[in-house]
Amino acid sequence: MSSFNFTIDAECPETWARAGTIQTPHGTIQTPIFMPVGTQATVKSVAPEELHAAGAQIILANTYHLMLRPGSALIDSFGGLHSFMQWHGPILTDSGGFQVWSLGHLRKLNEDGVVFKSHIDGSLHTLTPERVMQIEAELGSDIILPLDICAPYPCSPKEAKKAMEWTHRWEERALVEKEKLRPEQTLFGIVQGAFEPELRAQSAQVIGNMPFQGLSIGGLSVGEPKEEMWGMLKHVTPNLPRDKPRHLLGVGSPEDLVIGVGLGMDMFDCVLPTRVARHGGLFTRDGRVSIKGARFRTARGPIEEGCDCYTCQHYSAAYVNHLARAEEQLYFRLGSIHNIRFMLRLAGQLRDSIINGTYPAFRDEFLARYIPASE
Ligand code: PRF
Ligand code: ZN
Repeated sequence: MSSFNFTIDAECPETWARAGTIQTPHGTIQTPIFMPVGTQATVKSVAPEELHAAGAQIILANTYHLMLRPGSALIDSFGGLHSFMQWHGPILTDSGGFQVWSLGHLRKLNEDGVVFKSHIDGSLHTLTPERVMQIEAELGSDIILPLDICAPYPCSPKEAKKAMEWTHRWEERALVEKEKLRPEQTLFGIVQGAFEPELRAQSAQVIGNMPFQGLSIGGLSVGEPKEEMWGMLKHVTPNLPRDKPRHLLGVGSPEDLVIGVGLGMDMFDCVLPTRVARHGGLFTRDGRVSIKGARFRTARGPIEEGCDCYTCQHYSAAYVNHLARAEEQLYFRLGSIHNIRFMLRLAGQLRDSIINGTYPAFRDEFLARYIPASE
């Protein structure tokens, strides 16, 4: 039987924030949590031991990329993703739905599934709700997402409704395949509904009532203003069951984590922390700084005073500035480690504040100090 379990440790009386504990076959996750993204079975430039040292409790990988290269059968022959990539903590795999729309060249979408052209070599592939379950079974991840349709932004109410209805039917088909998963694997549902408040509420109720063990909220952070995303969550969270973990797909930045927790989200994933690090953007309590900036050229202290990450514990900001300017390989690793640790420390602080009953004050203080990046 599944060893998956979710318990709520504390709830904020003023907001929807809660602190919880998720048990998986590969370990325990304390929520709220940020999940570093390892699209191709690697969090770019960071080794599993370094992720672990940065406090990572679960990582995310992508069905779309891994089915194309190296292929799920090969990963299966190595005993699954955990042993293939040597990350022994929990892994969540996204279904590939979103990546087909954003990366692949879509050839045909109908109610059976999608046919797309690989972004790597142009070869044709078909994804159906059933095929995705089979691939994710081979990958051996702990938490599996079903195939869904992420409507574009903006889109007409009619288009939004059709994408949601197909997604709901695809998720029913995924549930039928559930027994083909490994017994220890867990299936989450995905809520869609684009930017239509009624559809969001309906999707939350429909998917929330299906026998999924957790709920991912999709279709957000697709180019809309932030206020619209938060507005949609206000129609989702009240319609979800309290006793299942809630995952906000593809979100986000430090400020998104702080706000999203208050709107009832438990799990977050995003490439942003590692992607901006590779371009020189590093997180601090005051906002994102560019490590390549002149003010770091001679800085003897760490990137951020008080940061407990490996990078800040060992190197001056001047050295990191030099590596970044010289585009040295070590920079990508040190910068990514700092940002991953920042996100995980923030998740831990949010959790502590919920348990201590100080989340609203923590949120307000964080947001008053942290200046968000303009992009
Ligand atoms: N669906 C899936 N993965 C996703 C999304 C989605 O809507 C998003 C949208 N933010 C990111 N990743 N399956
Ligand atoms: Zn640091």
